[in-house]
Amino acid sequence: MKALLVNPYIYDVSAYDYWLKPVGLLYIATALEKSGVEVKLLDFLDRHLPGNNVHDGPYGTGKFSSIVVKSLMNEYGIPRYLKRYGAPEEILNTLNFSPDVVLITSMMTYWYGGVFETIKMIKKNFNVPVILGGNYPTLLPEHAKLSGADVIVEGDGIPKIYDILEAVTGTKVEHTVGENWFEEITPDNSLYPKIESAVIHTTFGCPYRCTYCVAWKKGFKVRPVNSVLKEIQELKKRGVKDIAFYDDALLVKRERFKKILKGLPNDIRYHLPNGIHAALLDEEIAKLLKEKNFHTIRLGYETGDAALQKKTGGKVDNTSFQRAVELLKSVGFDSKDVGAYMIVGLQDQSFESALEDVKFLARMGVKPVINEYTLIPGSLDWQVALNQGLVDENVDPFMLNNSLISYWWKGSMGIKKIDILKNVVRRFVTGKISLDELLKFKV
Ligand code: B12
Ligand code: SF4
Repeated sequence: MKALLVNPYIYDVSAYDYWLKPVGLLYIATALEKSGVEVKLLDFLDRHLPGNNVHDGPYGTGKFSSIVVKSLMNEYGIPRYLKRYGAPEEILNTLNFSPDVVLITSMMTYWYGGVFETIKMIKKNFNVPVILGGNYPTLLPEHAKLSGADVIVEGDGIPKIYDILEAVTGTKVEHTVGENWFEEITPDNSLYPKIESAVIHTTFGCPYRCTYCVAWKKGFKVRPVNSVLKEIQELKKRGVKDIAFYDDALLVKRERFKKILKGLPNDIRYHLPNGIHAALLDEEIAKLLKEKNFHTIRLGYETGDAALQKKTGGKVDNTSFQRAVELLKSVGFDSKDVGAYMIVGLQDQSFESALEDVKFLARMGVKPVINEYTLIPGSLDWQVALNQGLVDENVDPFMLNNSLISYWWKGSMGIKKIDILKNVVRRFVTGKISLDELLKFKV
């Protein structure tokens, strides 16, 4: 059997390749290959594909090519352009593969437009069943039925994939991987003919339960240390220069992570872009991060408002955050490497407290990194917003996009205030205003 695995286009007002890789799909590839299925990857977001690299950024990041789909002014009154990010469709003509089945992944629920378009294109080129999995059908299964896919898969796709393939193709597929897939297999990065940066997960899911997040819905799985180190050695052999750890809860198994750190080759650059838990950072880890060539470190700060910290899940408090920053500075990291994520637009978050957070981070010598809030279907916040009538169950998921929601959602401080915060942060991190000027900034 031949399976084409597709990472679809992104539909958004902005997108950047921050070590973006369809990790779930690469795991599925391995699970199928073990059963003798011939697999080919079509990653529309691979910047090594012809026509998809606009600009290389630092450490293996960069800009995708994009085309404007439409202006959002007439329909939504929002002064932004919706764009399609990824390689031009002509890439399909170069595939040289006739699949019996196509498997498509999905990441953000609000990127569903890219999923729909990709499925349409696939259907035009191949008359075979299309299976859709990933975050979008998991969080919005009813909506995903409109995608044009023949089968919608919710949740963990790996243990179910063999039965699904048998059902849609009529061919028997040996069940080689089950519930323990995360301990047993590694993602098949060799499907990329050229790969310079890669993504690693040493854990899967999260044991915390923050109200604005859904990562905890995946449970929590841990990979053996040896399997992680072996994967990194293989990536190194293939010429990978940058590796991003994208765990949701990397430091929860702290002693285990230390073993991983000690075994890392020194001649690769490592990155922690997915906000680590400040409260769990200790001195030994901070030293190892410096010793082992870590460059991008992001701490999850989210908000400095103690009441909000507690209400949203209590993963961090100001004292432990400050301690973590001091540890990182004491081993030689500075604001070039260390940033802290702040969520802006949470319900009950005031503009004044968010501005204080920006100043607090800057004063500590940490780069403030603003994440505009997105209300995620299926999160605890989502339920509260539904109960309070702040959102309609049938809202177009696209309108929940983190760059668009603040234009209309009554639950947040609103787009004008968010823009003021974004602007002042931009001016500070690009050196247009000094720390002193930032600290004096008032509205
Ligand atoms: C890495 C990551 C990113 C990275 C890069 C993504 C990448 N592709 O590498 C980056 C930095 C870009 C990112 C950004 C953001 N992210 Co993010 N991110 C993730 C994260 C942590 C990991 C995804 C992942 O690789 N998981 C590991 C793999 C193994 O799991 P998986 O892909 O889900 O695959 C499994 C199943 O889904 C299924 N499956 C997957 N594909 C397929 C296909 C088929 C055919 C089948 C059968 C099954 C199947 O089987 C797999 C095994 O179980 C998830 C959280 C999470 N734990 O999933 C959030 C997550 C996807 N992100 C989220 C959010 C909110 C964001 C931001 C908006 C945050 C913000 N406010 O700025 C931004 C988006 C900015 C933008 N507009 O671009 C939300 C998504 C919410 C939503 N509405 O969909 C998540 C779920 C986290 C959360 N907060 O709850 N993110
Ligand atoms: S925000 Fe972070 S700590 Fe909280 S549930 Fe999500 S992944 Fe876990």
